[in-house]
Amino acid sequence: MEAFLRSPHGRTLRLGDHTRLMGILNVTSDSFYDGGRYLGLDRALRRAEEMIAEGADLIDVGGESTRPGAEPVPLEEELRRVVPVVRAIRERFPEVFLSVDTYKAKVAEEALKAGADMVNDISGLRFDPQMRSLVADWKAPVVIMHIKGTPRDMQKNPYYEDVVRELLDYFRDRMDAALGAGIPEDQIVLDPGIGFGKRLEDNLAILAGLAHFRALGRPLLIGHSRKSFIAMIAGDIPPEGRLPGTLGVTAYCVLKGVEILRVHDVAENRQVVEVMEALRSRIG
Ligand code: HH2
Repeated sequence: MEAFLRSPHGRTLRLGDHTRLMGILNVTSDSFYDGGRYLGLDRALRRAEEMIAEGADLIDVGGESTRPGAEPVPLEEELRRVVPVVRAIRERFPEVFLSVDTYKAKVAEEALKAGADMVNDISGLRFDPQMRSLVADWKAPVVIMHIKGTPRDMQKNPYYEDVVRELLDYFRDRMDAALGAGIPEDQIVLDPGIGFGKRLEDNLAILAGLAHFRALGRPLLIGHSRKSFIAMIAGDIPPEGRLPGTLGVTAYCVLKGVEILRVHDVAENRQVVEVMEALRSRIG
C-alpha cells in the first residue's frame, strides 16, 4: 500500500512503491549479532556511512539489546550511546531517514531533538506511559511492534491460540490508543515482532498470514534478520551463518509487498529486493 511517513524535520519516506530497507545500527555491547561492533561514535558513524552507500533507505539506531533475556540498559547509558550517534549521522547525512529504536520516551525525545525522524518502539507504546504523548507532540512517524511480555521473559513458554488473530486484536487496540493520544493514523507502521515472545510455529504463522494484516490499512515492517527461528528451521546455526535464511525470508516478504525490512546486511538484502521486485512486477 502507498503511504508517506512525514518526519517532524520535513523529510518524507515514501512507502509502497518499493520495499524499503532499514539498516540496523546497534550501539550496544550485547546485541545478538552485532553487539560491541559499533559501540562508539566513530565506528557507528562509519557503519552508517557503509549502510547508506549500500542502499539503506533508513537507519535504525538502538542503544539497548532486546534479544531474549537481555537486561535493560539504564536511561542515562542509553542516552549516552544513542544521542551523539543520531546527532552525528544527522550532521553528516542530512538526507537519510533516521529512526530511533527505543521504548523510553526520554530517549525518543532526545533523539528527535538530535535529528531523528521516527520512533521504533518494540513495546507498541506500552512500556513507557509518556511515549504516546511524546510521539503525538512531535507528530513523528512511529513503528508499533508486538511483543508478548518483556525481552527478559518473552521466550519463557509463549503461547497463542491463534497468533494472527491475537496480533490483529493487539494492533487494533494499539492503534486506538495511538489515535486517542493524537498520533495521526497515517504516521503508523505495524510490526508483528518476529521472535518477540513467539515460538517457531508462531513466527511461521505470522509470515504465512501476512495478508491478514492488510485489513489494518497500515504499512508493515518485518524484522527477521539473522534471528533464531532461521536456526530452528535450518539447523543449529549461529547468527553469523544465518544470512542465507534471512535472504530467503526477504525474497518472500518482497513478493508479499512488505513495505519495510529491518536488516543487518544492507548490500545483500538490496540485491534480493531488486531482483524480486523485477520479478514481482511481471507476475502481477
Ligand atoms: N528486532 C530487534 C530490535 N528491534 N524493532 C522492530 N521494529 N522490529 C524488530 O523485529 C526488531 C526491532 C532485535 O534485533 P537486533 O536489533 O538485531 O538485536 P538486539 O535486540 O540484540 O540488539
